[in-house]
Amino acid sequence: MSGDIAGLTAEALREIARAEDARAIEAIRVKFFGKKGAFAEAQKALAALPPAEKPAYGARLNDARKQIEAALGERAALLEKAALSARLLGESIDVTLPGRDGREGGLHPLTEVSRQIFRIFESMGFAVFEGPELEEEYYNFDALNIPPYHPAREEQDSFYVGSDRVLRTQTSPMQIRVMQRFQPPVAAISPGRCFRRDAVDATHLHTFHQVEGFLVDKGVTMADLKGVLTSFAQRLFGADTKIRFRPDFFPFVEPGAEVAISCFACHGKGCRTCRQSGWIEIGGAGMIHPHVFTAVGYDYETYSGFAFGMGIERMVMKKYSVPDIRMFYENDMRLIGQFR
Ligand code: FA5
Repeated sequence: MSGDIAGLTAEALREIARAEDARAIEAIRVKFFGKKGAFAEAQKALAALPPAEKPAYGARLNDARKQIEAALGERAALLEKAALSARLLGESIDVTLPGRDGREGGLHPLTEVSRQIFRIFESMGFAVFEGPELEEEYYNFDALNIPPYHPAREEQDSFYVGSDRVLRTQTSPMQIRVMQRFQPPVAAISPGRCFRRDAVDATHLHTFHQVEGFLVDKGVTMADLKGVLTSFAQRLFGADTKIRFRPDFFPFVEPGAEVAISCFACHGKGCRTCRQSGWIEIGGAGMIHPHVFTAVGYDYETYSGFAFGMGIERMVMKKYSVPDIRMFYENDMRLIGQFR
């Protein structure tokens, strides 16, 4: 009988060692420890033994059971571990593979050129101020020498909010706000969004950006204005850029001028970009009107100053030959992606 137990144990251990997966382990467990298994048979044999032999046989049977159960447990754990490593190996991720969407981001052309504009003026000593988009009528018009009956109010068709506030039609009100805060000498630029009830087309938006600039000190002349704008234009558009002033009217400057730059596409010869004129208009400028100085409490006998206001979208259009101003706001990556 004892030989049977040894043989049974050896057979079980052999089968366990050969088991390749959890199902095989379970089959061995059933074969040896199931209701009709080898150990159930051995148990029956135990019952039939003479009483004197039972304890020793029972003890050996127990030892054999423990040994086989331990071997089953060990093998099951080993197989589980191997299965896990095989699965992990199959599922492994190559972290060195390039990402699926590796496109590089970039600044919007308006942001990019605005930053260039700020850097140029800052390097010339102009401070940057930002002001409210919802502006008091007083700052947008009255203080800028545009009284209520003035036709210039009609020219810049405005969005009114309530009876005395307006979405600013220009950045010029920032001249007033900054001059009220600081005594001369003062040199500042003020970029920002402006709003007009203009019909939208290839060169007009209802919401667009301007950059205002002005400088007040003793003895400032139109030559200073021309020098600053020439230097600005040459740095933004190219060293051979020329500036042209033509008389124009803005109530808050006297004299006033329309500012144009020589076409950077054809260098003044005439082409599609400049509509054959050789010149591209970028904004308005002039010497600050005495009425404006009076409104902010500056003495116009002592001080003089210049001011200018330019459209940012229009400058970017010209710089990059963008044919339609609406393209800046369509967020078409085919356009925006070119400026990275
Ligand atoms: C003005 O707004 C004056 N405040 C400029 C100024 C400042 C003159 C200081 C003198 C001294 P104007 O209305 O021309 O001027 O507008 C200036 C620029 O803003 C235009 O040359 C154009 O580039 C841009 N602009 C005007 N309206 C629009 C619009 N609807 N869409 C896009 N850009 C516009």
